[in-house]
Amino acid sequence: MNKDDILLLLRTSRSGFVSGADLAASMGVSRTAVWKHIKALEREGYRIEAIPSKGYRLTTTPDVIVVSDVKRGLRTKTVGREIVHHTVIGSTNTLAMELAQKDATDGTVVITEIQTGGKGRLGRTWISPRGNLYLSVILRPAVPVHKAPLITLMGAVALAATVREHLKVPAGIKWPNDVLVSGKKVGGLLTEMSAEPDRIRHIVLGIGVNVNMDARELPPDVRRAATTLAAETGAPIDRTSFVKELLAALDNWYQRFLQDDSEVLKAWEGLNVTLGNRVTVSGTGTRLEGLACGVDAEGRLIVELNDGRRQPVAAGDVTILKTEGPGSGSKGPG
Ligand code: BT5
Repeated sequence: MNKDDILLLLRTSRSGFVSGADLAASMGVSRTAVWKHIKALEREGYRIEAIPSKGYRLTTTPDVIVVSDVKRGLRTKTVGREIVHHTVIGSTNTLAMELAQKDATDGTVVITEIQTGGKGRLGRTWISPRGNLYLSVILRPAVPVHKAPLITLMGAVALAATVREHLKVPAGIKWPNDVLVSGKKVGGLLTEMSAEPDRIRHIVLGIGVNVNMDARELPPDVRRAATTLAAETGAPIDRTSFVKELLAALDNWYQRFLQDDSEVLKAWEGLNVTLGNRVTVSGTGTRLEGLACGVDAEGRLIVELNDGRRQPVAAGDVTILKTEGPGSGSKGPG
C-alpha cells in the first residue's frame, strides 16, 4: 500500500468520506497503518478531515505531482516506465545515479517538488524552490560512449519542443543545455554518466524547468537572466499535463536518437539560438571568441576563430555577443 492508493480511494469516494475500516480492508493493512499514511499525507500539504462516524475526507490537495495522474494515458516505450516521486530531496540526478547503480529499469524517472542541493554544470547550483519541475531520467542506450553528449541535446530538443507545442511559447536552445525564452533561461539540463571505455553503463538526464515559481525566489543576479513558463504565458501552468507531454516528447526523441542520431542534431539546429552568432566560450579554463558555426556529430560546438581555424568545443558556457542570425528562438524544429 502507498499514499497514492489512499489518495485514489479518497478522491473516488462518492460521498467524499471513506471509513478507516474500509481503507484498512481495501489495502489489507491495520487502521493504525492507515492513520500513519494519513498523517504523512498531511505533512505533504493534503488536508484530510476526520469525522468519527464517517471516516476520512480529502478537503485540500496541494499542487504536487501525483504519479498515478502522470502515468494515466502515458504511452511511452521507455521513458517513465517507472516513476519515483519525492517531495524534497537533495538532487534528482544524485538519486537517479544511485538507483541506476542498483539496476533501476531503463527509463525510470525521478521527480521531486523541491531540491535542497540542485546541481548545475561545473559544480554550480540549480535553485529549486516549490512550483517548478525537477526530474531525472535513467537511460541505458546501447550506443558508443562518444555519442553520450547527444543525450543532452536530445533532452533540450524535447524540452524546447514541448514548451513550443504544448504552451505555444517560442523557446530556443542555447548550446549546450539552456532552454531560453526571449533570451532568458527557463530550463537547464545536466547529464551524468557511468561508463566503461567502450560501453555506457547508464546515463542520467536531469531537467530543471521554471514553471510556476515566484521569480523572487531567485537571487537578483540569477533572476535577471531567468524566466518561468507561467510568466511567459501569463497564467499558472498545469504541471501534471506539462510533465506528461515532456515525458512523451523525451521518449519520442530518445527512440529517434537510438535509430538515427542525425535527426536529433537536425532538430537541435532548427531550435538553436547559438549558431550564426559571434560568441565567447568560457568556463573550462580557456576562453575562445569566434563565430558559432555548427555542431559536429558528437554535439560539440564548432567555433570559427578570427584566424579562420575551426575549433570544436565539448563543454563550456556560451555568451552570445551579437545576434547575426534571423530571429532568436522563433524558428520551428527541423
Ligand atoms: C544547468 O546548469 O543549467 C543545469 C541545470 C540542471 C538542473 C536539473 S534539476 C533536475 C536535475 N537534478 C539536479 O540536481 N540537476 C538537474 P548550468 O548551465 O551550470 O546553469 C547553472 C546556472 O544557472 C547557475 O549558476 C545560475 O546562474 C543559474 N540558475 C540557477 N538556478 C536557476 C533557475 N532556477 N532558473 C534559471 N537560472 C538558474
